[in-house]
Amino acid sequence: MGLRTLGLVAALALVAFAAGSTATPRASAVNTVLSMDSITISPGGGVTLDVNAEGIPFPGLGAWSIGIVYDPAVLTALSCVEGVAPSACNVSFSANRVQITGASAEGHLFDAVLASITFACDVPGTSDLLIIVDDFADATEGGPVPINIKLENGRIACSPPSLEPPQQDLVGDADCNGAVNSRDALLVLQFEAGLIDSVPCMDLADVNEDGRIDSIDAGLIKQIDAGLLSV
Ligand SMILES: [Ca+2]
Ligand SMILES: [Ca+2]
Repeated sequence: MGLRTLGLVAALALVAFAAGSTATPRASAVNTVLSMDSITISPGGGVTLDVNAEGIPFPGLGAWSIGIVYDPAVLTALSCVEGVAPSACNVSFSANRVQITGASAEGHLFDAVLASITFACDVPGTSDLLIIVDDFADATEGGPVPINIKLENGRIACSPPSLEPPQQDLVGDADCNGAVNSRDALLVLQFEAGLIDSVPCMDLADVNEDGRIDSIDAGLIKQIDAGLLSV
């Protein structure tokens, strides 16, 4: 899309917005989305997720009452910070529900973070974060009109970090990078010369296992690297 086209789209959007602002308030079909993210964390860990409202049409969000329902067998709702003021957020609303309530005379337009909720993962498992909308109305004076919304629920998966296969110890791999090559030999020589105090994998550097890390090991490492020696 060219710059000129972009400008035209922007101008049309402005016209549409201006027209909307003078029209009789009514329930809007604008794509307003209420969402939470999905994330995977380790059991015992915690995460803070926002409750986001996006694409709020004119005259803006005026009254909202929203619950976030989770599985208390998996998660604990630790705390909640209110987003757009003035609002309230209660993590103890019930055993499995955080409640967010707010009201704004001037209305919140476009995008708003309604609350930021911190959950702790108690045990391995998965909990949906279901958004329950009791009320989500615009700021029409004297008669708030429900705003049409699309819900995108979140989810927290409490999974242990995937266990990486234990790395096989490579004799001669002085820097522990998973390969035996001339760099390992160099480290061994630098260690022997006293230029460095240690190498990352001291035990692997002692190729001939004589209790010393020296030029003999460096020579063996070079032979391993060259394919002359296998250990
Ligand atoms: Ca190495
Ligand atoms: Ca040695």
